[in-house]
This record gives sequence, structure tokens and C-alpha cells, in this order.
Amino acid sequence: MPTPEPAELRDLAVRVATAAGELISRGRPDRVEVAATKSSPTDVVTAMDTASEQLLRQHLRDARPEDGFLGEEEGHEGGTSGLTWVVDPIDGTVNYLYGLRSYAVSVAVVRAQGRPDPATWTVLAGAVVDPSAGETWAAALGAGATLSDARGVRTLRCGDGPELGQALVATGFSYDAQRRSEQAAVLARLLPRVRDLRRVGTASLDLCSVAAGRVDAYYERGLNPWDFAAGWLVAREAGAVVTDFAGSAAGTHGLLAAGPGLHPALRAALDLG
Ligand code: LIP
Repeated sequence: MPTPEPAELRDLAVRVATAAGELISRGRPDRVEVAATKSSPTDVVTAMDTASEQLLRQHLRDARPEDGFLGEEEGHEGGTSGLTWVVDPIDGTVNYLYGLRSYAVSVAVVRAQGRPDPATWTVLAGAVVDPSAGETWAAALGAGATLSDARGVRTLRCGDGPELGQALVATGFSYDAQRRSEQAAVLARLLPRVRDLRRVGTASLDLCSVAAGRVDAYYERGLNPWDFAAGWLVAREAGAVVTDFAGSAAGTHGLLAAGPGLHPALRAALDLG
């Protein structure tokens, strides 16, 4: 079975992410209840996380039944096509739980053997839909990255980036208390050396913000593949450098995204690799 063009896969990712985005935004109850917790008491899942992932899985199974699927809530299901969809049904779950803006449906498709591994996968296409902002971010390998909203469609270019002291840097924190303590120590070292920091709570949107120049850089340790698969491609196709803290492939162990002029200085300042 021939692999479709990345642009065709991107358009499918946008369609299914948009459908899931409508479900979670229109169906959001006035008071969202925690359905369960996962890695820690603060790592929550809502009924909408589950409903969104079930919708994504069904739509993608209908469109491409031979593909694999890796979702935050229901795990990995192998396929036979060599392609796997990597989805976060609600990225920014705590924002969604509290009725804050900046939550997203993140859908990516990767070429991988077996369970997708960011160290070896090839991300072919991705979409990040933020229904709270009415924004759709999309990218296809080699075909650029775009932001679509009520004003139309714009091509994204992130630029070189400022010098470190002028950089607005986004980051995020783990649900694990010990790791949060370590992350706070890194933050304390970095804060005096940059313009300022932002903590949005949604990795996929942090990466898209780098692509759009809304922040100059984003770093985080401890992300899951579904948190960053789509946003990684949006940032890369917009010209950002996206690596781990040692300059190799980004992954759960570390992710750093910035314009090519800022990335080396920020990587050195973090000194985590
Ligand atoms: C979130 C990430 C964010 C991180 C949060 C959380 P979730 O994913 O997108 O970058 O800082 O702690 O992990 O749990 O909302 O899908």
C-alpha cells in the first residue's frame, strides 16, 4: 500500500483534530470532573479525554484501517502500513479541567516500525487544534507549516531568534514532585539570564508558539511522545531547531526548540545535555 503524500496526511490530521476539537469544546460541561488520575494525583484524565481519543481512533480507523495508533489514554495498537497515528486527545488537560484557554487536540502521523520511538520515527504530518483560540496549526514534511484562524491561513517562519538575554522562553513541568523540584532548580538558574519565562501548560502549543514567534524558545523534560509529535513538525517546518539537550533527537528525556541563532546559547545555558 503506497504511503500518501505528507500533504494528504496533513489534511486528514486537520480534519480529525478539528472534529475532536469541536467535541471537547462544545461538549465541555460547566464543571469538568476528574475521571481518574494516572502517574500522580495531579496527572488527571477527564471523560472528554477518553471521548476525544475514541473519536480520533474511530475516524482514523475508518480513513486508514491499516495504520497503527498510539494514544495517551488507550495506548498502542499496531498496524500493517508502516504508519502510526500519535495523538493527544486533550493536551493541556489541567487547563481544560479549570476552564482556562490554551488546550489542544494534537494529531501526528509517523513512519515507524513497531511502537513509535521519537529516536527513530519520521514525522510525516501533524495538526494541533486549539478550540479555545480558534486556531489550527498544521505541517507536512517538506511542505512548511501554517496557522489558520478567522483571519485566514498564514505560513509560519520562526526567525533566527534574539540573543539569550532578550529571549522569551516557555517551559513546562512534570507531574512528578521530585522531577518538579529538579526543574525548579534549572528554572532558577535560567531566569536571570533571559528576558522572561512563560508556562502555558500545553507542549503542543508551546512548540507552535515557537514556530509563530510568540515565544523565542521552549524546553521541557519528561514529555510523552503524543505531547510533542505534531508540534515538533510545526516548529521544524517553520525553521526552528528542535533537539534534546545534547543536540540529538528530542524525546521524553529532553526537548529544546528555538531559532537557529538562539538554540546553541540556550542549550549551553541550560547545561542539561
Ligand atoms: C501536559 C504537557 C505540558 C506539561 C504538563 C502536561 P497533558 O500534557 O503538554 O507541556 O508541562 O505537565 O504534561 O498532561 O496536559 O496532556
